Amino acid sequence: MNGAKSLVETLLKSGVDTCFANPGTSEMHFVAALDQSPGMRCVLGLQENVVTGMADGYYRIAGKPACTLLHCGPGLANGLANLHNARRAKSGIVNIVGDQATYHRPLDAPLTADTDALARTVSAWVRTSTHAEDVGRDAAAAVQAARGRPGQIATLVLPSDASWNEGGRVAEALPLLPPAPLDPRAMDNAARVLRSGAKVLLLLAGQAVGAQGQLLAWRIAQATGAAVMGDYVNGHVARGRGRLQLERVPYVTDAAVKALESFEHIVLVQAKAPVGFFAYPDKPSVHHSPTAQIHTLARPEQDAVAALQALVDTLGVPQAPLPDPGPRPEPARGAPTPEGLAQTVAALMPEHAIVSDESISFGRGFYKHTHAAPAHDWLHLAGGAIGDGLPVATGAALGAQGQRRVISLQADGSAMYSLQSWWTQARERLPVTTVLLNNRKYNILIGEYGSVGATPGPTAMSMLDLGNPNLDFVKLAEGMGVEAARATTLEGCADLMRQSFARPGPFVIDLVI
Ligand SMILES: Cc1ncc(C[n+]2csc(CCOP(=O)(O)OP(=O)(O)O)c2C)c(N)n1
Repeated sequence: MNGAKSLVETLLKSGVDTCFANPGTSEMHFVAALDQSPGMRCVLGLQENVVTGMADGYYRIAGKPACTLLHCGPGLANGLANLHNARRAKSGIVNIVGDQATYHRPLDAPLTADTDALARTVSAWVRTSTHAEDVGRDAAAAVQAARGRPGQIATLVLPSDASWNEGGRVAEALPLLPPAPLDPRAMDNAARVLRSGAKVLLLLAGQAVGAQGQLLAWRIAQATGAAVMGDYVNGHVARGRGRLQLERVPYVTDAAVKALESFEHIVLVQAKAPVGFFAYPDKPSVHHSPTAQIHTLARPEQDAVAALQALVDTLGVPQAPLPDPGPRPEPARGAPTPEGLAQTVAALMPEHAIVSDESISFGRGFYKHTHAAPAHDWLHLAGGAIGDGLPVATGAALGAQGQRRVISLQADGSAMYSLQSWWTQARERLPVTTVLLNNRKYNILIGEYGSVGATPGPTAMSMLDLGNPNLDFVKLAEGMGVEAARATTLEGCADLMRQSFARPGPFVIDLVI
């Protein structure tokens, strides 16, 4: 058996059965091995940032890692922005990078690059397998690292001779690593703060914004008078009916400072103390009150649900039903507004839908109007590097085995970074409905000009204008095999949503906003 076959067999043994790939010459033996070892679903992405973003979306829904297959340092470099987003979302990915043969590397051929150095910027674990005999062992270790708590990126660099040489050995799956132990002092401290009568915020992120974490946090809040909020961005939030009407710490500095100013204590549950995405002249970088005390109940490498349960037990908190979100909204009518679109999505989304949210400026208020939608999962752009909404939607659909409708709320400028995702959606016949929020500009950056105190002239404004020439998203989608139509009103958008939800396969609604 060659190294490549031992790699595929080991991945399958370790539970990795989906591979997002954009291969080159150095990965040919891996690709050939896929034919010999049935069981690995292989999905082609037409640019590496689509590949890595799909792997991120897959993990967020499947709850287990897929592998990627990337070509040399430059292929990895193309995929780095979405690996960055995946790292922020705490997604586990077995990131496989084929590379120059060990004896060819010193010759400095054109595609030779410092692959390890590129990998280290986003990976918690990096290893190069230089011998076919080691590939299976290293692959099992990579899966174990990727499945850590929280999930993380494990990059396995595979020189082509390690793939094609004989001597490959299939390795057994390694056990899952347990979460880091809880700290009883952190528990006692949080209980003391919550009993003190002071103004306390429980700030949730990561595992804590899942359904179980929300319920426990709500019980604590009900019994102690604390408030509950979620981080502005999270990899995966459980939302809709049967879940807490969790609000996010706002994005805009002034709004975030206002939302947080009254809290004397903030108890972090896998969250970080809130800071701005950016610094702005004369505004604070840290958004909570300067006198607030910050306490950590659970770090990302600990079990947040167990920590919240322990706190519930310590405080002797009774059961508390989640508040009712009220009636499901009706679809809105008229010119598209953020509130109207959110209501329409909430009115029409099927049960257990998945929302991939790269709506940027249009979608900041979507939460408020979607609490009464059926239970669904909401995936954010976790690392701020635009261009992951469409790949994450694609990977999420695959993570759900095509059984759940994905609604991709997608700003136009960000869509253009990884538009090739639509081709993969068409090829794999995935149930993804993209609502393309077409404002023909980098709208958020117009606001950012003001916030940083710059005065934009015509050249500056033209850098934010996507209307010269206009992008025709209907044609772009159709050109990649995805059906599409344009809507200029919310009722038009609702009609197209209904049609698309009733049919298998992808659909793009070009919503002119
Ligand atoms: C990888 C990366 N490149 C550039 C940026 C800077 N950036 C942030 S938002 C944005 C424009 C977003 O425009 P669009 O997706 O159309 O959303 P809108 O602002 O119109 O809501 C840009 C270029 C970024 N965040 N990440």
